[in-house]
Order: sequence, then C-alpha cells, then structure tokens
Amino acid sequence: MENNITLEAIAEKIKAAGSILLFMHRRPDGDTTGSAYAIKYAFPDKEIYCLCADDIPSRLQFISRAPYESCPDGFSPELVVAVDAASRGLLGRFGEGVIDIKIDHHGTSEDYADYNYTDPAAAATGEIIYKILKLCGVMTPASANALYSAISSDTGGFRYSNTTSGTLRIAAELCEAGADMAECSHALFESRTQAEVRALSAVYANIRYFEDGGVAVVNLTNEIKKRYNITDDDVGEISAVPREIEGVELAVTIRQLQSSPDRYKISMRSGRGVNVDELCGLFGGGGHAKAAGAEISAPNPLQAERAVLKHAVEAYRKGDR
Ligand SMILES: [Mn+2]
Repeated sequence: MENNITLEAIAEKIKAAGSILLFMHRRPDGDTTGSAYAIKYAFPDKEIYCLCADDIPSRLQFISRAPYESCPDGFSPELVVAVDAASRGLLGRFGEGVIDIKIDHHGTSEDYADYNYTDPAAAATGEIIYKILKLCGVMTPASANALYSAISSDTGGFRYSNTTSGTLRIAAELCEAGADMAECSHALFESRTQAEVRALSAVYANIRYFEDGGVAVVNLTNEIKKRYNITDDDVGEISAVPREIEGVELAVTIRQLQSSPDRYKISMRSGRGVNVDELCGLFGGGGHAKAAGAEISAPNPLQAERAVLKHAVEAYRKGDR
C-alpha cells in the first residue's frame, strides 16, 4: 500500500475530466455510496455515473436517489475512479477494466489502480473526498449531505473510536454546507425494513450464553430463517447485536448458508481480552482484533457450533480481564 498521487493531483484530474465513471464496492454501504455521489453532485455539468455491482439498499437511496445507475452503451469516460474499495474483487464485474484512481481508507487496501491514494487515518473515504472537493473549490448541499452520510455511516454516527476531532470539524463544515443531519441519522440508524426487524427477532430469540454470560452465541440455521421468513441478505448486519448485551465479552454469530447448507459464516465481536482476528484465523478467516469472521464446513449446524465454540471458549478463558 503506497500512495503514488497527491490529493492536489487527484483534484486536478477530477476538475479537468469532462466525464467520470465512479465505482463503488459490492454490498454498498453509506461510505462508498456517499463518497461516489458526493463527487457526482459536486459537478452537475460533467457527465458522471456511479456504478455498483450490487443494488443500493433502500435505506441509502436518500443519497443515490435510485436503486442503481447504469451508463450509456459506448460511454468512454475520461477518468475512472474507485472509492472505498480495498480490492479489485470488491468491485465485482466492474473490477475487470482499467481503473485510473483508487481512493480508500482501509488499512489492508490493495494498489490495483494506476494511481492509488489510501489514508488509513481517515475515519471514512468520505473524509478524503471532502478534502478533494475542497481543493476543487466546489461543494453543493447534495454533496455535503452525501459526505456527511458517508462519514456518519463509517463512524457509527460519530461514536466509534475512529472518530477524531478532525472528523467532527469536517462534519460541522458539512452541516454548514447543507447536510441534513437529522435526515441522515434517521435513514442510517433509525430505519429498518420489516425483513430486518424479523431478522432481529430471530437473533434475540436465539441467543444462548456460556461462561457465566461472558460468551454469547447465535446459531442462525436455515430452519430458523425459514421460520422467521428471512433470507441471508436480511441477516447481514446482525453480528454486533449479541455484543450489546451487558457482560458479553465475546459474541459469536453462526449463519448457515442457504445456497450451500454445509457451509457456515462465522462472525465474532469482542470486548476486552479476546483477539477475534487470531481466533478466526484458526478457521482460515480474519479481520480486526475486535471484529472478524471466517467460513467453515460442517455436516450440520450443531457440529458447526461445537467446532467454533470449543476454540471460542478456550480463547475467552485465556483472555485477561
Ligand atoms: Mn469506508
């Protein structure tokens, strides 16, 4: 991961280009969506399209104004930019062609573009885009709203430890530039689809505790998903839920895959004492010290749980607290 372009040079290239293609990462979140659309809304006179291999979820369509965009056949942009995508693979079918510039903030970001800019100290890619638009000398209310959403999304509404005083200063400027704080917060954090509520019900009803409540496990089998009328798409964001329970230092979510029932997605969240990056490494996965995942094979959900729990409990007992 090495930057071979400056923010000033990126700003110059964006200003000079009459047409731009912006790529977002798969399973788009608020950061990638807000970062791409902020650039589009800053330059209403340029021909700009924001493309994503997956549809924009309904709760983020207050930013994109549509579930997806496509560009006309034969469109040949002067500049192709990928935002918030740490690898080419995360661009899905759009990862195959030339990418001029990558702008990202992930510590694990790969350099797959001709010009790569990564700032791991930025709480969100939206922070970097804010600086670029400042250098371009443009900011519209719609851009400010998109960037505020991007940053708010990746900082959990300015609550996570990646939030710095600089992040808050940028957010304040975006509010002055026209971001609708209340609308963003409601859309990002206070709005759920009926399917997401059913998925939460399934999680709450199926939490089990071990080690005097220090370890919580949710094993979402396909049978449970059927009973609650939910699909794998609806249960994407639930792995943080068991960690919200007082006393739980290690939360393990096991999800049987509907497409291949002998495969199980494992997500772990931890507080003090357990490094879930290492723990998930035992199953060929990884991530961060406090949030990580893996995928395993097992003949049935019970055996998947036993395999995971054996190592999880061991790591919990070894943890110092
Ligand atoms: Mn991000």
